[in-house]
Amino acid sequence: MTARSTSLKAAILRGGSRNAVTTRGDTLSYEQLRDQAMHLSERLVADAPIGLWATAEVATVVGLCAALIAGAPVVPLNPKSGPSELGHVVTDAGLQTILAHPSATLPDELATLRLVPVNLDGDYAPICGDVTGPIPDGQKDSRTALIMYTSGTTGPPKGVMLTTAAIEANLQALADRWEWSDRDELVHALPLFHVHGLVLGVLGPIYVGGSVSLVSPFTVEAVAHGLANGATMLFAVPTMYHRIAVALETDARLADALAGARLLVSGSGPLTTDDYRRVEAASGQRIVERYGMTETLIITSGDLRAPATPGTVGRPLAGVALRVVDENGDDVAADNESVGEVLVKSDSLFEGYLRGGRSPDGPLDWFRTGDLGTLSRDGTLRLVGRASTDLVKSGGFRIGTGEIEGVLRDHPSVEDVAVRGVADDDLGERVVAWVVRKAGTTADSPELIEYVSQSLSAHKRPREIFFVTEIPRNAMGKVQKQLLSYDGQLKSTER
Ligand code: MCA
Ligand code: AMP
Repeated sequence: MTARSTSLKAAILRGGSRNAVTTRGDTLSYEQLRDQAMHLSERLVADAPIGLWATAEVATVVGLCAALIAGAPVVPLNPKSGPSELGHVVTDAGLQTILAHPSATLPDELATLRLVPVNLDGDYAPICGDVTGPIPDGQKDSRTALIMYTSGTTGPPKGVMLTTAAIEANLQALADRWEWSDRDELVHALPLFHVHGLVLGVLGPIYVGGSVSLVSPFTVEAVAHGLANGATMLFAVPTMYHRIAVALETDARLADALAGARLLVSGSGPLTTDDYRRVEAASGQRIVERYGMTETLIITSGDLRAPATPGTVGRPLAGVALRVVDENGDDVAADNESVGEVLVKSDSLFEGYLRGGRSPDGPLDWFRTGDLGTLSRDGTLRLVGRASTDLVKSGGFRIGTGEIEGVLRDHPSVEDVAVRGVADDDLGERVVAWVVRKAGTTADSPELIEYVSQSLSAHKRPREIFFVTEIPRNAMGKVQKQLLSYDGQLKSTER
């Protein structure tokens, strides 16, 4: 029996003794989640976005749920953001309040914000009576629930506004596709400041009345331990499956743990067919691939009961319409070969970016994903790449090259710079920078890499730097990234 709710708020407030969230140190039942989130929500006002210090712990879940009950938009903050990235988000979102565990060490960029501590030790009186207002269960809640910061091709990250109704529609569609129920326990080692980890990984289990076990930081052992001890599902990015595939070569207990799972899901980046096959061969489990974007939430997923087709990301979810179009905007043939850009219309589409604009926008309100793919006759999507070289997917993180170039350009030794992604067995792509040094300067790779990770999130740092005499540009001055040579000869020694 599933115990789905029609609203996220009702799901948060469902109560009961079942575990909602566990971490290595804490366990929170649905009853405790309801009581703590309700009491915390009384300290929040809904008129402005609220920052959430998104460490992988119970306090983050309670803070998120409290803000959702209060109706305040939540801005999850990466605890490993560098100062310039964090400062940008604080200013851009107009944050005045931050939710964090009282023991969190918050950086200077948050010093002027009002701290609302998520105190898990409070001995709260149980909540009685009807607590689901003001949106009656069954009605769409079109208030902004989340503002998720994500990279664009140029400039600093943009705030993607998502309504509660969009999230509910997506979770409902996923629950149907994956037969996801209150009997499921999810092993979760993802960061909590992106859609994958926060919407699917935290709100998903709560929506269906199941539980989530937060085991971050990701290690193969932590995931295996979770699956061997009652968890039924794993959500992970391809880098994690790659590391699992490597470990399976020598770890029979890992194969047993995976074999016992009900559902393994991969998303956020392309899973290689090689890693798919290695996991399948060792454990007998198929991996269900699903495709999404911060702006659209999840668009497609494989079916549990249809034959698996590695290398494809399945068919659209309920409530999602999808087209693959050529450069004239015409639908390509559904022959599994003709490549075009993926366009989406969906009940789960974002409202817009916080500071305006919904670019790139397609005709007639179709959202242009920038992803390239093919369609088969039965509507199965296969992704083949992205239209732009200015977005890199590394370890499942979306990274805009313009943001990294902007930081490196500020370094006193850097005359010119270009950044792009390079194929990487582990990360899918890794960030690589080509740098022209100013005459007479000597900054080396470690210094420049450290410079980026001091300013931005650690995952945005280049893994390699090539020092070159010139960055290739066309007559209009646009960098020709395809001409950036990657032959290993110009490479500095550090990685
Ligand atoms: C090393 N480190 C450094 C440096 N060198 N830190 C700062 N400066 C340096 N110079 C540290 C890092 O901080 C990190 O520390 C550790 O070294 C390892 O770093 P790294 O190699 O970057 O990470 P990793 O261990 O290889 O991480 C792999 C990962 C990670 C666990 C797979 O990439 C990950 O969590 N990916 C998930 C991305 C995701 O959730 N994307 C969803 C967005 P420490 O270990 O302390 O951190 S996509 C989405 O939401 C849509 C809707 C979708 O489709 O899903
Ligand atoms: P983000 O906005 O960080 O969620 O990144 C969204 C992008 O991740 C998409 O536009 C795709 O390029 C990529 N992506 C997500 N899921 C998949 C998948 N299953 N296979 C390939 N790429 C994916």
